Order: sequence, then C-alpha cells, then structure tokens
Amino acid sequence: MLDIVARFKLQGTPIGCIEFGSGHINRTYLVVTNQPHLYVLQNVNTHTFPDARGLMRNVIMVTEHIRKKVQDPRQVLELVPTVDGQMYILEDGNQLWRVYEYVNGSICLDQAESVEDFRQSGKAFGTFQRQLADFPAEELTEVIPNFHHTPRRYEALHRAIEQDCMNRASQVKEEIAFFLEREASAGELTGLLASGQLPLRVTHNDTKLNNVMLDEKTREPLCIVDLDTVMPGLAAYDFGDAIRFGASEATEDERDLSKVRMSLELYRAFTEGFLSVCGESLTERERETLPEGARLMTIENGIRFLTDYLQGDTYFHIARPEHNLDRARTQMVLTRDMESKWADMKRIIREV
Ligand code: GN1
Ligand code: MG
Repeated sequence: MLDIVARFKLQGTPIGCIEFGSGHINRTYLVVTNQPHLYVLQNVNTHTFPDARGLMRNVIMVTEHIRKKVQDPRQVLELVPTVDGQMYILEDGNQLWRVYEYVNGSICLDQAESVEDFRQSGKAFGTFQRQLADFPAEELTEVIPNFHHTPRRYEALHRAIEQDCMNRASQVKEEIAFFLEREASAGELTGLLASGQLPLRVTHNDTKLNNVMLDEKTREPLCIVDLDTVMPGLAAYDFGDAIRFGASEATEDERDLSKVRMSLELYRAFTEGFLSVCGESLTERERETLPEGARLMTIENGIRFLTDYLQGDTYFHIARPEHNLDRARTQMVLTRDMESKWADMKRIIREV
C-alpha cells in the first residue's frame, strides 16, 4: 500500500497505513507520515461504482463548488494530487485510489453522544444542501442510477427471493413478509417527483452521522465526507437517511432489538438543525414529505440488507455471518417504531 501512497504528492514520507472508518463499501486507511501531517487513502469499490471517472468528476466538481463558499479549509474535503498532477490513480480500469487531506481536529461519530451533536449534524447536512442549491445538477453523473428508487429496490428483493441462491429465504420468512407488507407505499416519493410535485435537488444520498466531521473542540460541523453518491435526489432522502441512522438509539447492526427505537428528541434536534439552515429553501410540500423520507429510507436500507443476505453478502462488507440479517432486523424495528410515532413526527415538522 505504501507504494501506492508514494505516488501522491505528500508532505513528509509515509510510514504506515492503518485501516479505519466504518464504511460498508470502500476501504479507507489513515496514512501516517514522518511529519505531523496525516492523510486518508481510499480504495474505491469499483464493483459498486463502475464509472470511476464519472464518480471522481462529481467529487472534484462538488468540492470545488463548496470550496468557493467556505473560509476554513477544513470545511470541505480536499483531494491530494499525485506527483504527476492527477487527482486520483485508476489502474487496470478498476483499481481506483485517492487521497484526501485528513481533517485536522475533527471527530466522526457512529452514534450521537449528545442531542446537541445530532442537532449539529442536521446543520451540517442543511448547509451541504444549501451550498449545492446553485450547483448545476445536470452536470453530475448519476453514478448509481435509481439509487433511492425504492420500488426498484423492491424489484431486486423479489428477484433475490425467487433465485434464493443461498437457500436462505425459508429462514427469513418473517422478515420478507414485513417488507412486502409495506411495498404498496414504497412509491410515494418517486410518484410525487414524477408528477412534478417535488423538485429534484443535488443531494448527498448517504447522510449517515458518520459522514459528518465535527470540530473536536466546539463540536460544530466542519465538513461532510463520503461524496461518492452525490447525485440528483430528493431533500426527503437526505433528511430521512440521517434520521434512520442517527436518531436510532442503537447502532445499525445492534443484535439486542429491544434497544432499537427512534428517539423523538433526536428527531426534533436534527429537524431543528437541518431546517434552520435550509428550511426556507424547501417547498412546503418538501417539508411535509420529510417524515416519509425517514420511514422510506429505513425500509429501503432494510430491504437492501435483506437482499444482500439472500444473495450471499456480496454488496455490503460484513464482519460476521448474519451481519446483513442483523442490520435488516434493526431497520424493521425502527420502521415499526416510526410508524407508531407517525403523528408526532409530522407534528414536530410543523412546529419546527
Ligand atoms: C453504505 O459506504 P457507506 O457505508 O457510507 C451504502 C449506503 C447505505 C449504508 C448503510 C454506495 O454506505 O447506501 O445506506 O451503507 N452506500 C452505497 O449503512 O451503497
Ligand atoms: Mg460513509
């Protein structure tokens, strides 16, 4: 790995690469040098992202756009060029390597340590949304077409159930039934988009709390990371995925399901943070659809984890045999909990 790193224009001599982060798709390493300068090396999964050049074009355009609007260089990710002036290395057509400056003095959380942290992450994603409000969406490559098209995700689940290539379907009948019961409502947001009732925005599409870097001292937002899925999308997707992940009182792969529930306190804090920054730029209809975004993103991730389990865990990295099934189950419990808190979720949006 050090020979790859050596091809980037670093300050100091790289002396080690340590795997870090909790991404399910790419491999991420902290690069330590003989100077107090740290870098982040990533090997991008080109199985998931086959259009490596299109993806990097998006990342470059989006970071350049945001850079014009910030004061502190830590407020936007910064790619480090190679010694021959390229922004990344692409080898054999499918080995994509890139290096970012490490965001100094930052922390990244898998779970909010306080309500305030989560409010700040709402501000962070609201700011991201606002910074890109004047970005020409049509110039972005749609790196994963239909990424949040929930009905398409259901089609994939149906195929996986029919093929049942691992003979696992009979063990997860309850889980399958849970998601199929909700299939009829899966097209609500895509329907509103198709009929022109919701505007297409530039969205992040993977708004997990651990994609926000907070300042370790002030605990205020620095920047958003993981820009690989920045594509045209709906505001409700970004709001919703953030709630799914960060307002849950348990981690995404918690095995003790009695711990899994959505905290209305966290939900309110995120909503306040998010809408304080971008609320006025959203239409009334968009604001109304935010709770449905949360429910839908939870169902969608649930069916993606279940589909991957049925297909033999080929998409998301797993650390134990039933990891994807555990993840699918937390999403079920969370969906049910949101459904039971539906009136409150709607009311909080109105109040905020
Ligand atoms: C993946 O790369 P990572 O771990 O931040 C996935 C998201 C899922 C998420 C679930 C490109 O995100 O869509 O919501 O796992 N990214 C891709 O934790 O599929
Ligand atoms: Mg990530």
